[in-house]
Amino acid sequence: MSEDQNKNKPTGRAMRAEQSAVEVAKKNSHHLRGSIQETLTGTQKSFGSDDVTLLKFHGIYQQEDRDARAKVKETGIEPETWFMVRTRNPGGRMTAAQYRAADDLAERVTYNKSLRITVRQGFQFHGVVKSNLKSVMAGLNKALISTLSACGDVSRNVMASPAPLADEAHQALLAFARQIATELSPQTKAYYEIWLNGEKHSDSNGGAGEEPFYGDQYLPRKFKIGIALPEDNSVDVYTQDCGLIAIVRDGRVAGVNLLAGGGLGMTHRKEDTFARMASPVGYVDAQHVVAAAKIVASIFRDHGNRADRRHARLKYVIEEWGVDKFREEFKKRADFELKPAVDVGPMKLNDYLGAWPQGDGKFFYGVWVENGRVIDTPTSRPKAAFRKIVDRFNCDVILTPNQSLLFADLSSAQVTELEAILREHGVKLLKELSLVRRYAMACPALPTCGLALAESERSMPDILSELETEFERLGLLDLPLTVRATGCPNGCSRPYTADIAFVGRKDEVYDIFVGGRLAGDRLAELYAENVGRAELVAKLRPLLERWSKERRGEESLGDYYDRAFCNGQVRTILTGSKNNPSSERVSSSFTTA
Ligand code: SRM
Ligand code: SF4
Repeated sequence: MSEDQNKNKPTGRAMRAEQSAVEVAKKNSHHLRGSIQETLTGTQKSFGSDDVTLLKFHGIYQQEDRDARAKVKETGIEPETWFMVRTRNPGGRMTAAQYRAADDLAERVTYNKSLRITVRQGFQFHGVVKSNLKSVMAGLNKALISTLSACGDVSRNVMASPAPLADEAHQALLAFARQIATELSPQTKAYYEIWLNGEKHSDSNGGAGEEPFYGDQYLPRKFKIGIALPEDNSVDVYTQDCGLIAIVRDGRVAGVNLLAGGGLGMTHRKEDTFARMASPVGYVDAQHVVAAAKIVASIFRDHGNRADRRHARLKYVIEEWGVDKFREEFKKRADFELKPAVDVGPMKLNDYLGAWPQGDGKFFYGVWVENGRVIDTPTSRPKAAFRKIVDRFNCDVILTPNQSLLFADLSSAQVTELEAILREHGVKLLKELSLVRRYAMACPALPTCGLALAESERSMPDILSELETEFERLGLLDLPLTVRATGCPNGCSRPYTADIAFVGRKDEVYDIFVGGRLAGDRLAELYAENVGRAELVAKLRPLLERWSKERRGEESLGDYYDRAFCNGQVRTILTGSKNNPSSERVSSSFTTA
């Protein structure tokens, strides 16, 4: 490149001065109104691109049936516009009445009569048509379920350890999640005007006063907060933009370790995009937890990249600045002390399946849901079973970060009855699940996700069956591990912290990642690229065989891989290092080992 060309090339700062089209759309939207109302009541089949952006803030994605799209040449029929509606439930909590409302809506408005539990403890309704959108939103609102800020450039659903334990620490965690969600909820009245009664509020002119925290342009992109306990990292705290690890002393949450800059989304062949584990920033006393989360969000608001959406996550600010500079910026904004982070030791994942005492004489019961899809099939009817359970016991329901579901406040007799209902409906109980399947997760991908390059949710059950056969042959079925799949590299089922992950590259072709673990505190690394669907298990076979022979005791696959092939050089959370694909090194270590 000549010097002149170099001069013409915009620098990072100059590029930041130009705002992306999404930023302009947000700014001109009068706080998320745009022309959504007009299109909703008009004859158009779908929304224009600016409104598609704005709809996300309302919890709605414009999609289409990609199976129908694939057949359009044969049939000549254009697929109908579909919408996905996502709820926001801090800590995954729902009352029985809310569950019933969601279940009824799913039956009435989704394309396949399903509820989809998300990895961030919300529900998704897929394949909603435009004419049903308003009634879905009204139905949810009537049940006091919100979709506002479930998506969009705002703080998303705040995750928290799902266990409904009666102790003070668990109660505090839920209270934090709710308070943070309230503090960071958009204030615009657009949601109520458009979806609930069509009435404009007197202060709804889109004036600056409408969004004191977010302003006209909201955040540069999505922002995610999750709260964990050292003994329960089901929220995958290191993958959050802002992670909080509760430090419990004498049964109470004394404070939290504050982490910042996690995120998993990346793009194939673009090495300037990468998954990153959040970095420890410090320790904050309990009374400042909500303020601390808000400060982290405010730093992202003020310093995140508003020109290039591929780099518009807090992780890129921290990579560019370094943690020390971030810490200094945090301190400038805080009127409380940021202390050194506390050592929490190794973390654990708890999926809370089966019956657990709550600590108040009652029990909660966790049920595994395949890929979070609550749907009835000829062989298993979880949707009918869950509805029967909720109707029978009128119990609260909690959506877990592992795409499963907990029923709360049960007596021991009710636990027995609940298990009978599950069996009657062909729903798998904990003892019927292999460990490979138990901890597995897959994102929705096809046919609804517009970004999917390959199947995920629909192919995962068969991939797991093949893995189960292999694990059985090698005597590995007793060793817990996480297997996750996504239809593209965006990382929705958090694949890059799993022992094994399949990441869609194109139709029937995946990259395989290996090296994460149940604790969720380490990034996996690229093990093999461009592997055909039919070859996935065969490609893993040499590694599985060596793990079966060379592992030390109960050493997990991720730990074994890390020790044997990465010299213990884990892509450690402390340095927040990048996930640099290195398939050559991996394959050469196999040939020489
Ligand atoms: Fe995600 C985009 C589904 C959790 C990273 N995600 C999408 C969209 C909305 C596709 C789109 O933009 O058109 C997917 C909708 C598919 C569908 O048909 O339902 C989608 N993401 C999901 C869910 C439903 C996966 C699941 O199996 O549950 C999860 C919804 C959570 C919720 O309730 O809010 C979901 N997405 C995640 C996570 C994991 C997490 O948050 O714990 C990640 C990785 C963490 C992170 O954010 O870095 C994640 N989703 C992405 C990205 C990449 C973002 C990036 O920084 O590059 C995209 C693409 C985008 O935003 O442009 C994306
Ligand atoms: Fe869609 Fe990709 Fe997310 Fe899967 S990982 S839901 S394919 S964006």
